[in-house]
Amino acid sequence: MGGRKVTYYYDPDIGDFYYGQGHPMKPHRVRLAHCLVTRYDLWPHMDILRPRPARKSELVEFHNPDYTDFLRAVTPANQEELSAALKQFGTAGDCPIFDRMARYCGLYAGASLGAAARLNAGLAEVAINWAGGMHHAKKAEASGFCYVNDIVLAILELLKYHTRVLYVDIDVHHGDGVEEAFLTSDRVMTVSFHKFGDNFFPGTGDLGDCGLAGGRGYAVNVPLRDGMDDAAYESLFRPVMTGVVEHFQPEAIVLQSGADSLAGDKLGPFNLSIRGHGRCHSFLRALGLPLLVLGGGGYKVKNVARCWAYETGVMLGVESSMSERLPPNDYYEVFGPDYRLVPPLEPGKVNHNKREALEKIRCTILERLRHLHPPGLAFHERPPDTFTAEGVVSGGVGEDGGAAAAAEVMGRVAGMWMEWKSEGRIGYWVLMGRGYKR
Ligand code: V1D
Ligand code: CA
Repeated sequence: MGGRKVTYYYDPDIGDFYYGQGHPMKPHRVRLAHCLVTRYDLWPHMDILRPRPARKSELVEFHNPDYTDFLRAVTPANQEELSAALKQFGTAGDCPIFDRMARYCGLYAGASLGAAARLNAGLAEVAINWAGGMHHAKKAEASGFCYVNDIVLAILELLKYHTRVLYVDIDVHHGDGVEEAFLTSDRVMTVSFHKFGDNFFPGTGDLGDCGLAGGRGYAVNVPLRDGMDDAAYESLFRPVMTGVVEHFQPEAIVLQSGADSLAGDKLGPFNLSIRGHGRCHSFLRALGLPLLVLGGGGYKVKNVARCWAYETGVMLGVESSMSERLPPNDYYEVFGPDYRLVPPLEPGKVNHNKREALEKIRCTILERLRHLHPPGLAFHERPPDTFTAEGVVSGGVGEDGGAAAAAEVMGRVAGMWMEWKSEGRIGYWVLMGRGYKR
């Protein structure tokens, strides 16, 4: 498949958010990934947009209004007074209250919503938001480092224009929040590959869990053991996804690309290389459907950054021209001792997934898929857009279209930082170019 029109969402403030000392989730990794994306000169090949933060009216499309009010109201200073709500909404331990937390959630959710709207409007064929992919958040509960479920919100947006949406989750953890949200739906198929067993978080996603009521058969779980390597992963990913696409016939795809399934991750026990991880991207990209690519977990920051930069290259179809040696960049020392795009794997790691076990998983899933029929929509009135794509109001170019297009062109010609703002509901966006450093 040749070049695809890619939009990439990034907010230069994202790397400043901080979950707290000792917490493994570091939004700084997104800044590191963006730094490599710019240093590899990927920016001229895509539209780079700054997200408008999601509003309450957009968050409550999935989340409980009381929960969104709580997320906005709670701060590190007042959290003791709100201790009952803190417990009720799951914000302790894994999900601490930190400074400007609501802004952080608004930004990553706004980017995923904007990306979905942009795909719906046909302005992009692929949209990327590395700050998103928060797959554990529930309707009224934070979970597993996730507060707002940007994935569910984005899928709901895609469903306004697409009859069937496929969700694929290659984070090492089970994508429980997304699965639960669409458990009874036959319009969203969720597929999660993850470590299962030994009380690994969140503990859900066994092979037999396949959806409920009208959604039975439309959830697919691929439970795996420690040490999954590239060959074993591909031996499942390809046939499972081929079967899913054949039987479900999706119109749009959302990929949660958690990088904690890479070898050497601080929380994940898999043994995938960046190339192996990126092969999932190549496979899905080649289907030629509208594709939303999101981040997720990933706790060895330097590997997360290289992985997502490489996968941005895959989406652009230029990965083979990205030099193996990392280009000079502001964080170069972080990438030692190898300073390579794809670091070598440590030898001798055992794959605890036996061939027969993988074969059983593959056969069970493929057999179940045979009984599936892609659902159609007999009669369907499209709900109104909640999030208008930047520069476009549904049905044509809107009030901001001219200014947006002008900024885009000027940014490319001049090769420099551009910012364009709007007072209207469409929000503001920025194109970032060469030499940008915060
Ligand atoms: F190691 C830690 C240090 C500080 C705070 C939390 C952790 C930690 C590590 N692993 N927390 C976990 C997991 N939580 C538990 C809890 C123990 N309780 C009974 C539950 O095992 C949570 C792991 C979350 C993984 C998030 C994710 O990678 O899937 C992700 N994807 O998108 C965003 C995040
Ligand atoms: Ca997963």
